[in-house]
Amino acid sequence: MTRLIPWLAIASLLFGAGAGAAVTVTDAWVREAPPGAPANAAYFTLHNADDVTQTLNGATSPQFARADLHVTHLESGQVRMRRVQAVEIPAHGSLTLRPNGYHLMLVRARRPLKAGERVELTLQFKDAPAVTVQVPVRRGEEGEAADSDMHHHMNGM
Ligand SMILES: [Cu+2]
Repeated sequence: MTRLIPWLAIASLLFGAGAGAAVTVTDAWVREAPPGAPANAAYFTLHNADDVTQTLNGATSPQFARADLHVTHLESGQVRMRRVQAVEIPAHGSLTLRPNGYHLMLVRARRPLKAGERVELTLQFKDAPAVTVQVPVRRGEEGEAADSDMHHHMNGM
C-alpha cells in the first residue's frame, strides 16, 4: 500500500496540471488532537475554477485508517457532528471547511501527530482530478470547538 502513495501523488500532480486543476486547496491544517483522541479534524478551503459545480466525495491519508466528511451542528442544544457523503463547491466559487462547520475527520492516526508535523491528504472529487496536499498539524485556537473531542457524541466510531 505504502509503495503506491508516491505514484498516486505524481499521477494527481500530472493529471491536475494537464486538466487545469479544476479544484485547488488552500489554508489547509490538521488539528493536533489530545492524547488518546480517536480522530483529528482537518480544515481547508476548496476553490473551484470550473464552470460547473464540483463535488468532494472522498479522502484518504496514508497516516490514518479512514477519512470521513463531517458537519458539526446543534441538536437539542448540544453540539454534535454527523457524517455527510459529499460537499459541493459552486462554479467559480469556494467552500471552507472550518471549526464548527464542515470538516474532514481523520480517523485513527497510525501514530499520534504533533504540531509541526505534516499529513498527506488526497482529496477525491466526483468530476475532477484528485488533489494531494501536504497539510501542517497545528494546535487549535483557545475557545474554538475541537471537533476531535466530540466523538463520544457520535455513533458508529
Ligand atoms: Cu467530525
